[in-house]
Amino acid sequence: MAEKTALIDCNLLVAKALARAGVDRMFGVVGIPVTSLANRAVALGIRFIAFHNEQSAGYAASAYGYLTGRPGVLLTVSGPGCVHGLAGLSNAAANAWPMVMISGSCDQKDVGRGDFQELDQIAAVKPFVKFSVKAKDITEIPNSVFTLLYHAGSGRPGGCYLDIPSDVLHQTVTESEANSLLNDAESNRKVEPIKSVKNDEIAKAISLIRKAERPLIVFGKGAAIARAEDEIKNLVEKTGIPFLPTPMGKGLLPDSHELAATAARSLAIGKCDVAVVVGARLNWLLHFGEPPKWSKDVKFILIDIDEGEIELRKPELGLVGDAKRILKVLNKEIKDDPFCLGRTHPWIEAITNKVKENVSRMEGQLGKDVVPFNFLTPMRIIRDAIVGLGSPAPILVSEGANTMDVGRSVLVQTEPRTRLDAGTWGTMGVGLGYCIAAAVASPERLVVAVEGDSGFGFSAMEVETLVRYQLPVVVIVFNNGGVYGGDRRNPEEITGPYKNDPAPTSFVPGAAYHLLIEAFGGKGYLVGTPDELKSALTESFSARKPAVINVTIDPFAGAESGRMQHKN
Ligand SMILES: Cc1ncc(C[n+]2csc(CCOP(=O)(O)OP(=O)(O)O)c2C)c(N)n1
Ligand SMILES: *[C@@H]1O[C@H](CO)[C@@H](O)[C@H](O)[C@H]1NC(C)=O
Ligand SMILES: CC(=O)N[C@H]1CO[C@H](CO)[C@@H](O)[C@@H]1O
Ligand SMILES: [Mg+2]
Repeated sequence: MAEKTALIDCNLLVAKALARAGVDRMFGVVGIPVTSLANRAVALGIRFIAFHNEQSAGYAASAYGYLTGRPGVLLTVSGPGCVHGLAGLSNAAANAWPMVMISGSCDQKDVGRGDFQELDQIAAVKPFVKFSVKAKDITEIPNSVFTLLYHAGSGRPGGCYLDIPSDVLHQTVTESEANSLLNDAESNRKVEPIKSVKNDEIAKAISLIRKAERPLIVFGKGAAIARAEDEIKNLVEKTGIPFLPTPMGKGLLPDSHELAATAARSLAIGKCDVAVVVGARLNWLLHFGEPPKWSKDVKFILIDIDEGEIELRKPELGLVGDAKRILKVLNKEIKDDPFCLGRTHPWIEAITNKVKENVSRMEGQLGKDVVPFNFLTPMRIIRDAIVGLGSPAPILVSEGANTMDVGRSVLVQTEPRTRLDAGTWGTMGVGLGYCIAAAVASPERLVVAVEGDSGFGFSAMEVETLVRYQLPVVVIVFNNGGVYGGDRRNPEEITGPYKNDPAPTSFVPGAAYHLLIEAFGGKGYLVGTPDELKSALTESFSARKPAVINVTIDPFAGAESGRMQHKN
């Protein structure tokens, strides 16, 4: 009898709802009024990864959503905690990754009176979320949790937000009422309706592909989140059409595949006449699908989960729906007809030759050991060490300008969803949060981050989080003393009363980033030569313990702004 009338508080009810909905990990920073919520979640078997800053925790939640296909959950305090969490929500929106942010908020009766950490959080999150709810009463909790998790993951994934005022967090219900609320929420849980693939659209796609002389298949992280790798492989191998992944699409098919056009990117997009674009938006990363990078006559077949994307880009043909399902139907309808390209087709030959040319030019530069290090020499050494690990391949995290650009061309991806980088927004500071999310999502994999010193610095304190949870993450910092590297100003720019200040792009030269992690008991390495780097990689990769390798890079190697000079 006593059990029936026992009371449970809202913190516990939130934790129970999350656990019922299948949430098994949470990322965040605790404090008033959500500390008890985190403790309750842990007690129910949800792993709570506590960060130093909600920005990193939010980036982690978004990446966890991407890697697992289930929304990552971020927990923050009210006011400033919520504001820092916006970094994660906005990143989820930009990358179309599923996540839910849950924040405590001020007491409802004190709204407008300057309560502790008061903020209209529903208004603050508005530009970045698909859906938000303020729970005004404890009874709304279970249903809100299920609804928000659904919206975050349905259609084009993105961020959702649950606001829980502190007075609601202190409310209670009886255990039996809690159970019936949880049962109702679970049985009313929404399931994504399956869009049917129209036969005439499939027929039109096949006809466009059949008539193409220089077809190309492009795929991005939308295809990765749909787990469409087997269907893409099938399509590529059935048709013999070359493919080009976007930076985070890399790995859906191995970079070493004979039809990979990555090393002939300019030719492939410049000359293709029909492009099948799967789960990738024709945004700046793909030059908007417009001349001069693309031919003006190119016909796009866009496969996207979001109808709005098709309306925006106005392709020759748009197929709305889940990439995996659509490709499955398409593959089934493509029979082994003569339109399938043979390996002797002139288009394939042109691509293959270009690839060979680019690769041999690249390998020529990579083969030299340049000391003090440029970007290429250490990147080659890192590539070889990663390739040497075999399968399961590590998850690679990358940010920075030069460091990320060079890394994208040199490092090799062989397995799906093993590359996380600055993404659609080119966001610096995502690295450590992504490392933590990757280690937590895929405990069987090593995580290797290759970061510029500026990119690293945005969230460097999270190396303590790596040590605290003993995550198998090796962070390699390309230390060239600044944003893009050394001071590249023209002498005439260096005038005025503050001319003796360091350049806005500069950091303290010789920063000992490897010592930062040692402050917390992790392992640090300082390397400046190929042998030092090789030995640090061998040791840290086999130790599978948190480490930072500080790689001394010539501050004048690389380019100002990396490859984005035209935008700076
Ligand atoms: C949140 C955010 N702030 C600022 C920038 C502008 N930005 C672009 S790259 C970069 C850092 C590049 O320096 P580093 O990471 O050291 O890479 P390097 O080119 O030196 O290898 C910055 C600050 C950004 N992209 N994102
Ligand atoms: C050469 O290959 C790299 C990737 O390996 C790619 O980023 C670059 O765009 C290629 N160059 C051309 C001209 O296609
Ligand atoms: C403490 C230390 O030796 N720091 C090194 C880290 O890297 C920088 C810049 O690349 C070197 O100049 C420092 O000597
Ligand atoms: Mg730098």
